[in-house]
Amino acid sequence: MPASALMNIMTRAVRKAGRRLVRDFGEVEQLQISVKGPGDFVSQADLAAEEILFEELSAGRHGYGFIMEERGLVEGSDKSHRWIVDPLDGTTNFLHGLPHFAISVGLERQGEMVAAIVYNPVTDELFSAEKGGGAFVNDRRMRVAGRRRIGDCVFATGIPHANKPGLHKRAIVEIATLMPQVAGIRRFGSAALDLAFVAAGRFDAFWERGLRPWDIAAGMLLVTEAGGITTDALGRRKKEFETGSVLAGNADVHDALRKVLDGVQVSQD
Ligand code: 2AM
Ligand code: CA
Repeated sequence: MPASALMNIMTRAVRKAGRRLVRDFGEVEQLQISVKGPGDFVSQADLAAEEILFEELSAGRHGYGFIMEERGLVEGSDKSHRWIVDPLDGTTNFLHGLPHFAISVGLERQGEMVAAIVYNPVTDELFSAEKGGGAFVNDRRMRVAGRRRIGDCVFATGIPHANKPGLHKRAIVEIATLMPQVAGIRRFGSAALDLAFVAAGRFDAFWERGLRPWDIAAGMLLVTEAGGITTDALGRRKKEFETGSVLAGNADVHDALRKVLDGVQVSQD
């Protein structure tokens, strides 16, 4: 990865928060057997990681604003820059001792994403991109996969919680529709890592609805810098990550998947 001053600041921040998450993840694995479970402990781990990111990023770039999963919006004196931060994406995995979660940090400049890191501290894989500079996993350049026929593809998705009944049902029907047409569908539980895996060519595409900016803002820049296309789930380009829905993949697969999703009818009962 090319070491710009900005990337150094972001990398230092996610690695420091990552060390804390890994330590707490070790504790969580111990807590599985208790009746109460590790729920409260995980909330504390999430907050502690967010605090580290807030401090490190604030010290590295004075006055930038934040939008963070736990703190929400933090106004900065510099109105043109904003960090978009998820300290723990894949919380359910973390809670269950599943080593598939990430820290996601993106930087917005005048409303445009310019830098992104998604970091899995367990595997020590650091996915990064700067606008116009390509995308990297650790020191290797990433490219989206080149498959064109959806029959050859492995897609990732997420299933919104049942407390969002419309989106939940739609996701199930979409999966049922696609399953016979593709090589495989995966539901790994971290939108940030799903997008990073699209950028790395591991998944051919990813779609999900009902997300928040911090789940997907950084991952979407990884995909575009790896040569892929990102839109919302309806194929619209503008301000995709604020709609909370995302569809990301290479150009051919993106279009083919969008057409299948467009054709899915969900009954209202
Ligand atoms: P989290 O682990 O930070 O909660 C899994 O489908 C994806 O959905 C994860 O990226 C997860 O992020 C996100 N997610 C889970 N609950 C959510 C909610 N209520 N609103 C938005 N995103 C959510
Ligand atoms: Ca998240």
